[in-house]
This record gives sequence, structure tokens and C-alpha cells, in this order.
Amino acid sequence: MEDKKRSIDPVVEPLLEKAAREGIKTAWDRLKEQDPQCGFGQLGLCCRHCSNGPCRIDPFGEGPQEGVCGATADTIAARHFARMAAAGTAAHSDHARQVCATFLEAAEGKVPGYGVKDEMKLYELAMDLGIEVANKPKQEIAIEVGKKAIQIFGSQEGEIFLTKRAPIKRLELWRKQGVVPRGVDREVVEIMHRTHIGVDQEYHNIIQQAARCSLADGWGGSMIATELQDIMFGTPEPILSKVNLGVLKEDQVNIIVHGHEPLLSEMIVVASRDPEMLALAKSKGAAGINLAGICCTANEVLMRHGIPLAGNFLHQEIALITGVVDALVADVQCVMQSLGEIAQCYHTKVITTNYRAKMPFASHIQFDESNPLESAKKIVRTAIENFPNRDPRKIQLPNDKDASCELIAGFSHETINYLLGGTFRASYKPLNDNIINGRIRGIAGVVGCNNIHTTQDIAHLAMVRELIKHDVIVLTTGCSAMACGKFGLLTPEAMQYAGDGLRSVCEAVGIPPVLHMGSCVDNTRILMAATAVVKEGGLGDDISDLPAAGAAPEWMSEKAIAIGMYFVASGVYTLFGTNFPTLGAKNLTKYLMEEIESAYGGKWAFENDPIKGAHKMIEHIDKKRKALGLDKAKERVLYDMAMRRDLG
Ligand code: NFS
Ligand code: SF4
Repeated sequence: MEDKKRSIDPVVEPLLEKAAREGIKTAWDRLKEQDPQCGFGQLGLCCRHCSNGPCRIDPFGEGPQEGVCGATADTIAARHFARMAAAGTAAHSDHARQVCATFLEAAEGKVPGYGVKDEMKLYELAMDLGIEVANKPKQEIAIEVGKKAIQIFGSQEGEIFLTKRAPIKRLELWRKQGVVPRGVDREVVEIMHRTHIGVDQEYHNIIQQAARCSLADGWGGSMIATELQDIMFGTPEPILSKVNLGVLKEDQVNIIVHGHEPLLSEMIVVASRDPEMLALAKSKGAAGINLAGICCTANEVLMRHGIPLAGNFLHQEIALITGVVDALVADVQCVMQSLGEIAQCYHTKVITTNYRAKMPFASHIQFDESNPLESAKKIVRTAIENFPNRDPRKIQLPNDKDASCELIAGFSHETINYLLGGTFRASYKPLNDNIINGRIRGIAGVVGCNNIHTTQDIAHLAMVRELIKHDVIVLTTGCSAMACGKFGLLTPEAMQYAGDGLRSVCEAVGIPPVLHMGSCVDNTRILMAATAVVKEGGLGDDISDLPAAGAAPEWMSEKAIAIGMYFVASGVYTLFGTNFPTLGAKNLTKYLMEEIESAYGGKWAFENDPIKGAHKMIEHIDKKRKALGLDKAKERVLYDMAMRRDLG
């Protein structure tokens, strides 16, 4: 394994050196211990689906080409891929299920402190769900919405109703392909069934179900999570905040919320501002209570309250190594098991809060949905009481100018609508016009994780900069958004990196060239924005007609596969970096990266070099511009004076 830089983020290395001095292992050390990682696994060529195995296929064609049951490389890799999509869908959707249940209870008045914050969005969603809203009290509508929303999961027949939000042509295409999802649970279960030994052994057929399941995530589970969270906690609006470990404060009680669900963290925000809690903190010698976040729980409370981000996936262990984290509060997903053990070296209390996700060396405080504030206060109190236990000799906080960076977050698809069109004529028309006249070349969604195989943040930063330099506006979520934030790309000043056309639009509207749209379930905001652009007109009549592309250059989680698959099935060219889980299966990979386009108008791509990746996306965007007859317009603005002179 070559020794490459672990992170491009300057706060990381000094803290990793501290960890080494203190004898603490991190993900980078454990990766070394894993070396060499299994080559069959990396290529998608190993199967453990039954006890006749494990079986593996020789990628060089010399050894075995079939498993004991006769399954080929394509079958094995397709089954594995589909199971990743199922796991990703299940993760997003189990989060969503909890949101629906809490929403319904809140609507029924059973959850003190939670209610309807965004009434407009409630009515809009109700109408999309086919619920009559005229002459009905708000509460009654909310209860009906809650009940209908929960049906997304268990319904057995018909079509998940939010799929009707897609452009008509898209919905018809899904019907023709037989992939309109019936219910989230049903699609997940069907993948588990079909990938059991001896069931579905035809890779096109397996991928069709992976698409159906992933669509149940994007246009079902994830979408309803975003919608109901917005209704309950407020639809995000542009908000100023900060990112990186410099947001931790030496003189305050530091609480980090980590994971994915905003249900509890919303109340931790309230509890951390409670006068009684602040007084308690004072009594322990702390100047205040400082809340910060990691991973998507962080994005949720950033988007709605401006709570600063401590960092993304590969920052979680490093945050503890600062020695100033008094409590790390974890809910579900992307939480490293190592946190519990690392915390043993410091005073930090790791607190799990969801019965689904416990771990050794952590204490568990179950989130009680019938009294969120009480749960939150209990957690905040634990953190405060832990403050005096800090060991000053173990504290090392990055505090130079790179230790935190300002950012603007809070771009829901609704606020983009207002910002572009103005409050009185909210519309996507100005965006469409600017795409048509070529100031904006296209739209890219750059999302996803950190992956230990890639220098932390390097691919996000390089790809996003390359895209905006070529006038592609970037929508970002998840850990990618945090990476962008750390390097100043989420501020209007980032216009300096943008091409002339994009810069002129950003200047006129006053937005950064890279828009933070939230957590990973909020990728559905990108689907909604794309749909709004289609419906506005002038750029074709389906998502697949748009000059747009998606990417996850440092992806690692199974959720990323579900997201990628629903983007592809929604008509989007979707490029992954770092690795791709089917590369050993030639026919399957060819299908996913080429042939599938004729069915869905979107396809997968793999490119490890982020700059080359950006150019593949731009190439796709240009192809779409050409198909729309917009290629001429583009040239007009992209040539600056020097280039014109060269032409002359
Ligand atoms: Ni998305 Fe957000 Fe980050 Fe990856 Fe994990 S936190 S849900 S899965 S690592 S982007
Ligand atoms: Fe081997 Fe087939 Fe069993 Fe997989 S399902 S482990 S390929 S025998």
C-alpha cells in the first residue's frame, strides 16, 4: 500500500500525531493492519450467501469462474450490489419510519415541544398525498398526513404516491420498466429474497429490482423524511455558520451530536440554550454550552439552527483526540465503533440514544419520544457534569486560521426558488434562463462520504472546484458538503473559483457557487430541484434531458449505492470515485455503465481521478446541452477576451 497523505485538512495531521503519542489507533492505522484487503471482495467477486461457500471468482480468468452453485461473476456481483442498495434503502427508510411515527404522535399532541413549523409545506405535502385540505383544521390535516406517510413503508400494491411528483414522462418510463416501487419494506424484502441462493440469477433482472428498491428510497423513504422533518422543524433558509474542529471551545462544555436523525438533536439544541442548563454549566466552571455536529445529524441542525459542524465522517475520531469533547451523542449510522474505546483514553462520555444502535464502552440514554426535552436535558446534564473531568494535559485544540471556516448552508429547493425568483415571483425561471443562455453550463450534485482509501476531502475539493470553474453550479449534501465548507466553497467569496458565467449569476443573486442542501436523506431536495427545473420548461421534459450530473467521489456507505441507483433510475449520469463494487464482473459493469442508459436515460460511471471525473460530468452536460440545441449559446459566454483574440 502506498503511503499517501491521510487528509488535505491541515487540522488532521497534528491530531493524528498526538494520537500516535498517546498510543491511540485511528481508522488510518486500522487500514494499515488490514493491508492487503481482499482483492476478490474489492472487485465484487466473493459470495457468502450460503454455506456451500464462501466462493470466489478468479478475475484473471485462470481459476474458478463459477461458485459452487454455478453462480457467475455477474450474478455474484449483481446480488451483492442489490443487497447494498437494499441496506442503504433500509437505513434511510428506518430513519424515515421513526420520523413518520414521531410526526403522527406530535400531530396528535402527544409529543410536547414538537408540532407543525412549516404550515405551507404541510398543505403542499397533503395535496401531493391526495388529502383534501379545504375547510379542515391544521391538526386534522397533519394527522392524516402522518397516517398516509406511514403507509409508504408497509404498502404491498400500487405505487408509492410521491413518485407522482416526478415529471410525467419519468413516471411513465418507470411504469414501462416495471420499477415503480410498491412499498419500501416490500422492495427491500424482495431484494433479500431474490439474492438468496438459487433465486434470481440473471443480472439485468437483479438490477431492475435494485432500481425499484432504490426508487422506494429516493422517492419514498428519504423524501418523506425530508418533508416531515421540514414540516416539524422548519424548512431550511440560508444561514451562516462555521465548520471544522476550531468550532470546539476550550472554555465551554462541548457536546457533539453524531449520526443521522434530527429528532433528538433538535431538542438538544433547545436544552443547550436552557437557562437552567446554562446555570449548571457556569457552576461547573464552564463559560457556556457549545454544540457542534458530525455527519448528517450535524447537517440537520446546521441547516435549521446554524449549529456549527465539527466535521465529516473521517473527523469523528479526531474530534475526540482534541480532549475537549465532554459528550459525544450518537444516534444511528456512520458511527465508528472505535469511538467508545478512544473515549476511554479521555474523559469523553459517548452516549448512544437509539435502541437500534448500541456499542461497547458507551452509556445508553434512550431517546423518549413522548418527552424529547427531558431526554435532551438528561444528556446535556451528563455532558456538563463531565466538564470538570477534563485532563488539561491531554488537550490540543487546533486554533490557527484554518481551524474553522465560515459557510452558508440552508439551501432547500424552496429557498433556491425564492432566491432566484424573488419572494413575489418565486420560480426556477431565472435558473432555467441562465442555463439556456449558457451563463450556467449545467447542474451537478456532488455528495457522499469520506472513504479511507482516498485522502480525506481531496476528491470533493478538486472535483467541485473543477466543476464551478467550468460554470457548473454545484448542489451538495452530506459529508461532501462539509468538505466543501472546510475549504471555503460554501461562501459567496468562492465565486473567485467560478467561471465568468457562473460568477455573474452568483453575484447577481448573492449566492455561493456551491449550495449546501443538507443531509444525505436531503438528496431528495436535489430530485425536487431537478423536477422543478423540468417543470419550469425550456430544458426538455424529463430529468434525463437536463444538462446535469451527479457524483460521489469519496463514497463508502451502502446508502451511497441506494442514492446512486435512484439517481441513475431517475435519469441522471452518476459518477463514483475511489472504488466501484462490480468491477470484477465485466458484463454487469458494462450494463451499469453503458447499456442501462437506454432503459433509464441515466447511467453509472467510475473514475478515480476527481479532475477527470469532473470532465466526464462536463462532457455529459455538454452532450445534453447539444441535444437541447444549447451548444451555441454556451460558446458565446465562455470565451473571454483573450480567447476571442486567439480566435481572431
Ligand atoms: Ni451519507 Fe451522512 Fe457521511 Fe456518507 Fe455517512 S454521514 S448519510 S453515508 S459518511 S455522507
Ligand atoms: Fe457459493 Fe453459490 Fe453459495 Fe454464493 S450462493 S456461496 S456462489 S454456492
